Amino acid sequence: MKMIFRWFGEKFDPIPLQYIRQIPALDGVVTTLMDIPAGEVWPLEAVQKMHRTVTDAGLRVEVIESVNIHEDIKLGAPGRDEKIENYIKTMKNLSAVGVKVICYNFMPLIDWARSHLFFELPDGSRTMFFNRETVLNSTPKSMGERYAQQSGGIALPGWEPERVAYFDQTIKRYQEISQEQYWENARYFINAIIPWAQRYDIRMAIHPDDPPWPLFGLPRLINNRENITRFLSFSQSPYHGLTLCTGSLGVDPQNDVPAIIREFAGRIPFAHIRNLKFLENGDFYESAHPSQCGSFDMYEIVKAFHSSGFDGYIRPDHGRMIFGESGRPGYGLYDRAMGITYLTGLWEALEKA
Ligand SMILES: [Mn+2]
Repeated sequence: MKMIFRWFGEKFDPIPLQYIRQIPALDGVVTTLMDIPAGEVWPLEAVQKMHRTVTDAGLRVEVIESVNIHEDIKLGAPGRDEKIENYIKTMKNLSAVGVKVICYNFMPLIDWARSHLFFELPDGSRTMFFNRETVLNSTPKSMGERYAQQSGGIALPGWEPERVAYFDQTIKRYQEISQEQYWENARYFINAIIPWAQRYDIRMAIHPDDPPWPLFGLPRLINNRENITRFLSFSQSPYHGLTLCTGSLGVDPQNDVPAIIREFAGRIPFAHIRNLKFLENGDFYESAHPSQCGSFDMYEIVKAFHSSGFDGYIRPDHGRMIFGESGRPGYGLYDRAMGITYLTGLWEALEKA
């Protein structure tokens, strides 16, 4: 198991790599090139520069999150082949610097949804909150505008202003395709890229839909055991895999997350581990990592990875904003750093038991 930390790049992340390096038991970062629009090739020089920046700071970078998929690919629109070719070129350039895993998602239009980015808890910490009523009474566009307001102008992954500007147009295009057509579009993409993933030795790891139920009438793919099975059946290659995100799958109480981890163990190169706290009405907020702070049994989750012989990458997922920190919602330094020491402690105890 290798523990890594999400970092958005020098221009986009207020946390310096020098601080990240001081987190105990950390192997490296998982990063991205935020300023390259979906559908374009990540130039080799930019990839090499990113790699140099991270390694010069004494850290490794073997996982990328995300290489976003252009809407034309997801919609099966004309032009998708060219965008898939660009995607494969990006994979090649990433393999040149030793990247081993690409986390991506196939969510239509919106990558994730919350009602509040900085919801204040009784202890004064601030965290992301999902109030179902607020989200259901929103449109993707109004959510984008609310995020822009709440985040104080920080560009959020998946909610870049240039994407939000086209939300109304894009959502109409999605309403014209069926859930089954959406599956076919995903299959088309997977069939095209997996042979190249194998060749470049990069494991593709799809991220589950967040939240795991349909929003705004948009299709959903990766939200439960059955659909994960269906998606992974597109190719039996180990290079066709899953990012196991406990916080995304776990939002649906029907999902037995430890059982899903055990079932798909050989196909999981990357894990996002976090806890969340359900309220009585089913709303939830993202809590600190320890079991006692939220609704998940984190020991059972980590044990499921450990007992399956997991040797991939783990990152703590979202954390709260604490100690007066401000920054990217869900991606402060302190709470995630504590998440790492907690998860590492659980792992060590399992190793030695
Ligand atoms: Mn996640």
